Amino acid sequence: MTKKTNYQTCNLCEAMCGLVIETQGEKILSIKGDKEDPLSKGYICPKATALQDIHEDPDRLTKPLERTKHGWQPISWDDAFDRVSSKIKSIQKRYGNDAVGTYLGNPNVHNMGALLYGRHFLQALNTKNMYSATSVDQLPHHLVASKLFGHMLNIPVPDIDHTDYFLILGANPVASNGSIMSSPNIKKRLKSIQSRGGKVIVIDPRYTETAELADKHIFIKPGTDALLLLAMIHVIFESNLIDDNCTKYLSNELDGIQEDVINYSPERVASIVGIDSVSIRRLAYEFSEAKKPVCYGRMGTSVQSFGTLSQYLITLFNLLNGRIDSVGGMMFTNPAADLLSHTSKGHFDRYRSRVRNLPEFNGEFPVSTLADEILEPGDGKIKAMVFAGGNPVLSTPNGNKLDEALKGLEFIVAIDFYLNETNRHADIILPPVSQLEREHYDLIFNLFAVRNTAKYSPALFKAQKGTKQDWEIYQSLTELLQGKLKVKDKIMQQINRHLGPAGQLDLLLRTGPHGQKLNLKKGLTLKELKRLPHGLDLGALKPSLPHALRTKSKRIELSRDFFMKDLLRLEKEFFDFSEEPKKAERQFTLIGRRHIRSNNSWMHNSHRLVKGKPRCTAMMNTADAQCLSLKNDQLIEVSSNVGSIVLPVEITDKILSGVISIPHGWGHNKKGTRLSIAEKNAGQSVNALTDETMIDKFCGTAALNGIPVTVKALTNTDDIEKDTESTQQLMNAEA
Ligand SMILES: Nc1nc2c(c(=O)[nH]1)N[C@H]1C(S)=C(S)[C@@H](COP(=O)(O)OP(=O)(O)OC[C@H]3O[C@@H](n4cnc5c(=O)[nH]c(N)nc54)[C@H](O)[C@@H]3O)O[C@H]1N2
Ligand SMILES: Nc1nc2c(c(=O)[nH]1)N[C@H]1C(S)=C(S)[C@@H](COP(=O)(O)OP(=O)(O)OC[C@H]3O[C@@H](n4cnc5c(=O)[nH]c(N)nc54)[C@H](O)[C@@H]3O)O[C@H]1N2
Ligand code: SF4
Ligand SMILES: [Mo]
Repeated sequence: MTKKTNYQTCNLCEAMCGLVIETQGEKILSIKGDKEDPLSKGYICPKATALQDIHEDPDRLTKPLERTKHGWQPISWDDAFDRVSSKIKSIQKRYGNDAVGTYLGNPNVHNMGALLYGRHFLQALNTKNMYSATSVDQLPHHLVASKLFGHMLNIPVPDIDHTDYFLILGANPVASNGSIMSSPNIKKRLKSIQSRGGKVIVIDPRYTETAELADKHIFIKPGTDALLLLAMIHVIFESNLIDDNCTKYLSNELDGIQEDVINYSPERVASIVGIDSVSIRRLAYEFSEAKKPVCYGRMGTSVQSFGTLSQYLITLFNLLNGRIDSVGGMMFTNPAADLLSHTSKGHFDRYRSRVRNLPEFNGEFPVSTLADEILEPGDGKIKAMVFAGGNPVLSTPNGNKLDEALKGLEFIVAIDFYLNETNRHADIILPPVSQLEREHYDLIFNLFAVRNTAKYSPALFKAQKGTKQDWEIYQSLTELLQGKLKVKDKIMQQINRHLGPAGQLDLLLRTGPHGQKLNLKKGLTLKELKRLPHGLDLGALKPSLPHALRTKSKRIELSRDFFMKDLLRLEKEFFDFSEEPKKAERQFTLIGRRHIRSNNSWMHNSHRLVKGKPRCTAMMNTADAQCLSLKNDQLIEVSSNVGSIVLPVEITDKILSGVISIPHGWGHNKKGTRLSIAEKNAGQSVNALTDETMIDKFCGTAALNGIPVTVKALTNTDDIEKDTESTQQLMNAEA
């Protein structure tokens, strides 16, 4: 059989690396980086090769499964679809539409078909009980973008290739490869800043892999970024450093902002933040003195108690320094497939969740309250769940509560090719094809890429007979749920089925900003793109205001009252000492951690990625470990309000004293999964510790960073007994 060279895009994380995959028939010979890819230029990370492992994994499901008395049994697609749709219909008929809940996990946004067709399915379900990974992730960014820039996806990204002062708060792109900043080969990009004479500054409670490359790293106490940012803005006002042009696109003046920050002098916040006032002032001065600075914050600043306020203040800090829509600052992208014109701008707090009265965002409730909605009796209680490409038992706060709650449901269907910790509760599993058996165009992450490019990858392998893609699963279920339709709607339904993701992509490209104007004869189409196997370079990010704004006023709407009202809560949290003192046993603050060889909860079934020293450890500062007389690798018990886990300690100077860091996505020790390699490297789920009631109260995003925990050293019970015996003997002898 002849060898074939295929050009692809990796869709495992946000970086969209170009791949060259050598195949021979159905066999993969090698996976390498594509040097001609205009965005990634040959870079790949170790996860790219895992695409092969997933595809060839004997644990990966390829046929629908039904739970029976005799365990999981294969079932035909038609029967599976019929069972799922009739169950859903009967539950909705009996208890109302909201009795069916949905949870969409992160891989959906890396999947063109799921993105384009999942929404029809959700419309057909017509339930208020929608949840997704958004509320354990980027929700604050959406909220800020929807208010200030007029669309929840209109989030500017750091122009990393042109900045000369990159201030990073709570992100570790060297491990994550960048988030809401698709930037493959981040190390090279960071080093280029330095070789241009610029600086990289990292503010993080851990001396991370990104900090190691930076010019300066500053430790911060978890959850205090909002105070630091307020103080930096305070300095900008105090020293009259506001950029003259910053109000150019504002719908209103900066009125009120100065009063908002007046109380937050560096001196007042320093001890709480853990950064001295001189350093805070220096940060603000250095930023404003740099030619092309940019401030960027991700998980560590978004997924914490003041995530929304922090994201707002980051945007405000950039804005006051004239760094929104300036080369090297925060820039808007110009993607070839313009999703913004075809999707909801995002709405907030139109209605509230039943049990905890939490606000919806764009039709979704915070996932922190999913278990409550399943457990709490009464009208509107969830009776059935649809899980698609997610694993909330491991990925959402107090995952064990959800795990228990799922046992009481009438029906669960999962769209997933792995039988994971969540899906093990399902009645039916509908497995889509693997990443390598479907075509790909990155609809979402081109919106957030540090360079405008466009690339279409055909499916590497033809999907095997009798398998289905995510979009086909959604389309079939949608059709069954919709039942009889009016002629007009029936025609739309058939058009959707006929077009498929590629047809829809073609329409998006033709109607997109490069569709007619580009120098490619008739403008960009899918056909044109298919002629460019390495992708099309559409150039660096360019200033694009006011055109890029989607607000009604076509101006940036500062929305000061809306966001700054959270200062009251901030003040109470950090400065109101009249409240009851915080619990005395609070010893440590828990934060998260990502590793280049892992991807949330689901890449642990690849031997190549999990081999070596266990990575699910609790990092702890050397001085703290000494206080507790801990040795490296010793088992410790970490406990929070909601649970305890036992795992090895990793003693290091690379973390702030008082903070411990545990990665998420582990804990593959639950019975009934089908993940043979992951089970052998199970680790522990940090989300057995995160508390579902700890949220950013502003919008309901989970606070997964900044959780109070206690730590207990564990010794072998025999050792403990021996210790007591010998002490007793010694005491007797002395007596
Ligand atoms: N403590 C703590 N918890 C966290 C985080 C943290 O930093 N700390 N991070 C949070 C973040 S940012 C995120 S995004 C979430 C992620 O959490 P989730 O989105 O809930 O979980 P994943 O691990 O991404 O889900 C992976 C599942 O999707 C399936 N899958 C993969 N590809 C496909 C596909 O193409 N189609 C379908 N149908 N299924 C597919 C896999 O088989 C796997 O079972 O975790 C969150 N949880
Ligand atoms: N290898 C790998 N890559 C991934 C993923 C993965 O699981 N593995 N997941 C993907 C997903 S879904 C996402 S959302 C992105 C996330 O991308 P990033 O946000 O870059 O990833 P994290 O490693 O979670 O970085 C968060 C940083 O915040 C720090 N931190 C914690 N609390 C605080 C705080 O209160 N203040 C400050 N200033 N810092 C704090 C942590 O120490 C950590 O270094 O990564 C994506 N890429
Ligand atoms: S960084 Fe790694 S996982 Fe992410 S797209 Fe590139 S190769 Fe894939
Ligand atoms: Mo995420």
